[in-house]
Amino acid sequence: MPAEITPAVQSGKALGSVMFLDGQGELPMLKVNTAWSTAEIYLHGAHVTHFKKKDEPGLLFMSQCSRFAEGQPIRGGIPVIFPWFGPREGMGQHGFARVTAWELKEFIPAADGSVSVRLQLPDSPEGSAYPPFTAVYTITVKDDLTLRLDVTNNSEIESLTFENCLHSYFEIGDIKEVSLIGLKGAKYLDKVSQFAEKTESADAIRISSEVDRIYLNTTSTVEIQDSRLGRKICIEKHGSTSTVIWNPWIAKAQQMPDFGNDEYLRMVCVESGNVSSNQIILPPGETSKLEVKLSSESL
Ligand code: TA6
Repeated sequence: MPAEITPAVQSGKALGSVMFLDGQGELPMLKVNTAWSTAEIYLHGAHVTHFKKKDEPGLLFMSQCSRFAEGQPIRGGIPVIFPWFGPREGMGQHGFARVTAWELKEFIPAADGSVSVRLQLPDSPEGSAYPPFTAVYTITVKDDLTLRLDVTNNSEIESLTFENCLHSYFEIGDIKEVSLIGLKGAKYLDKVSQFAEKTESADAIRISSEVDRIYLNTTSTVEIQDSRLGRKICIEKHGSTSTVIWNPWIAKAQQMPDFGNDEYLRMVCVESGNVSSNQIILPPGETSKLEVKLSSESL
């Protein structure tokens, strides 16, 4: 039976509420309700799978074929990629954080009506290959969605070298009617051309084939302009110098067992982090702060 925690109303503003229940695959999930929006967060991977403002379509794409199982990544929402991005010899792609059950540390229904949920990555055998660190992920739900991944190097002598990325999947009306704004002039590695180094020349990026690009040394906000759904999504970031854009298109979509063959039409990934040559080398005792704010408005 789900347990709902609904604090009393304070100062006339309805406070947000948090419900604990078994989600898909009977994985523990938090359902957050605020005056503006709803969100769903799985402890598995500290994975936000849903965020929807009351008067809009959901912001995040979730595959109908996603797995919800221990050791398996969830396909869609916002995978937390840490401590490496991409393939790693003999280990899972995109690090172990997204397939680990995070610990719920606290949730805070604030007086402004927002709800914050704080999760911590537990120690693990994979983590013990690194200098001692603490990874804390804070999700704040309001009329927008703010995500913050803080990684602290607890070593007194060693630097902590890692990549991080919030690998956000966005729900769109039709990939052929979407423009991505904000990356003109940025250099990128084109993964569909053997990581060739290129420079973005388009004011508005359009997608009509597989796109898999790592933009480097960019702190820009990216906008997704979706003419089919009549909305603009803003991906604002702090503490991030890399942005990844991905759409698998037809062939790759057919190769992914946890992704529907035609789902490429309704999603685009705009990912915010520090990857490749932008990896983080964190001195002893320091904390890296990656923050991403997702908001939307009518076009
Ligand atoms: O961020 C883009 C990317 O690195 C693509 O190359 C593709 O592999 C995607 O991530 C999804 O990776 P996953 O391991 O979740 O299937």
